[in-house]
Amino acid sequence: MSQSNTRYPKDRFAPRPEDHFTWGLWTVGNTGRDPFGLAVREPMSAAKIVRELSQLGAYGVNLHDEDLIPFDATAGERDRILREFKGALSETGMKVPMATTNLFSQPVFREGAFTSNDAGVRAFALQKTMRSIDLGVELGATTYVFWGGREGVETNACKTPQDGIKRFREAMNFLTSYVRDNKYNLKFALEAKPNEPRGDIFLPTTGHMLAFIYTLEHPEMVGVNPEVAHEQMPGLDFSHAVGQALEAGKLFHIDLNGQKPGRYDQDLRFASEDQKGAFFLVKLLEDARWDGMRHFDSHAYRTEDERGVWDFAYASMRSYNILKDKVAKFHADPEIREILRALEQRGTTPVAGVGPGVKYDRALATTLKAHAFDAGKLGARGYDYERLDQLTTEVLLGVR
Ligand code: DIG
Ligand code: MN
Ligand code: MN
Repeated sequence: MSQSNTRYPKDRFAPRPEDHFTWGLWTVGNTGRDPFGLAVREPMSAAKIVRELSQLGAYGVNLHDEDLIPFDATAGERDRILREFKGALSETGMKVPMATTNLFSQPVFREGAFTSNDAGVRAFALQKTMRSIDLGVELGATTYVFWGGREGVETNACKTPQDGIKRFREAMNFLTSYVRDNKYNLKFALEAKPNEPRGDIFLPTTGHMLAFIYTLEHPEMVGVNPEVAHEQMPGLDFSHAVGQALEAGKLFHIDLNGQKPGRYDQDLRFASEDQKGAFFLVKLLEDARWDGMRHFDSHAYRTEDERGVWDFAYASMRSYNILKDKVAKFHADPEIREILRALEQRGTTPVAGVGPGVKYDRALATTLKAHAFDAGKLGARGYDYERLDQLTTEVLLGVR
């Protein structure tokens, strides 16, 4: 790539390894093929991707087994590919924090993998995943993502939702036991998506995944990997999914990208569409001092050549850093601080003994039931949110 710095300025928004930006090999390696068109870009080797991303300031790469080792690779080819990949990693210092299994491309998974109606397919999916976990651990991964792209149905006549959920649970219990048996330092992150490529995918949102995790034998090993586009496809607020996961201590990984509402999974450049949503997401992660990888699961427009791919990658990371700066401006803005201070006081001043962290006791319940509220007065006062949101918008538009 070796572009001049004018194209990728090394200013205060430039990505640096300490920002912990990571990329799936399949993202910048996306050749632009889609259901209606052939590839428009040449495939790139994993080693090339590592070197180019390192030059842009990324921290690491992530991979599905087949992003690195082709499904039909011979043992010799596998060794050569691994040797070259590890060479690029040690040459650049790039890491591999996350790995995952491709349980969606091969025809064998046409009817699902862990939830297939064919016991042989379910057995093969377990085998493929154990081998892929071994590879991920060998490369240094400490997080393992499960995205059940084929775990769903087009017709509910073929299996019940209980069948799907029970089989997925069996697989998670089997594989968490495999990790424990091998004493791997590895946590699982479940990634939800409502549909595509299946007509409906089981456990369609992060909320469904959070409920499912508590039914597992080792829930402490399992968290979530929410993806922006996947929560926005059904019209949900992504930062709410992330906030619930954070609050539950289950945000083990994240897939950052962009999405237009009501469309197929676009996996667009981060913050290229919903800048306000991206701002509140970055604010959530930074205010929580979340220490996870800022991972991108996105790809360049099909219109782009290789240079456009690196433009896309650099811009994704740069936009995250620009939004981090906007979060700092939000917190430093005197008018915003004043509104939030007044809200904080209004929200924490106990009334009739009820304040933050209220806990039941009989005396309190008695007092509260007897308290004379003036609901009219209580409801008359506004909350200043129009001004607060306008001030936030002006921070985002760069005039504050
Ligand atoms: C798609 O959003 C999925 C797959 O790319 C992969 O399994 C996972 C990793 O982040 N995201
Ligand atoms: Mn996606
Ligand atoms: Mn994803």
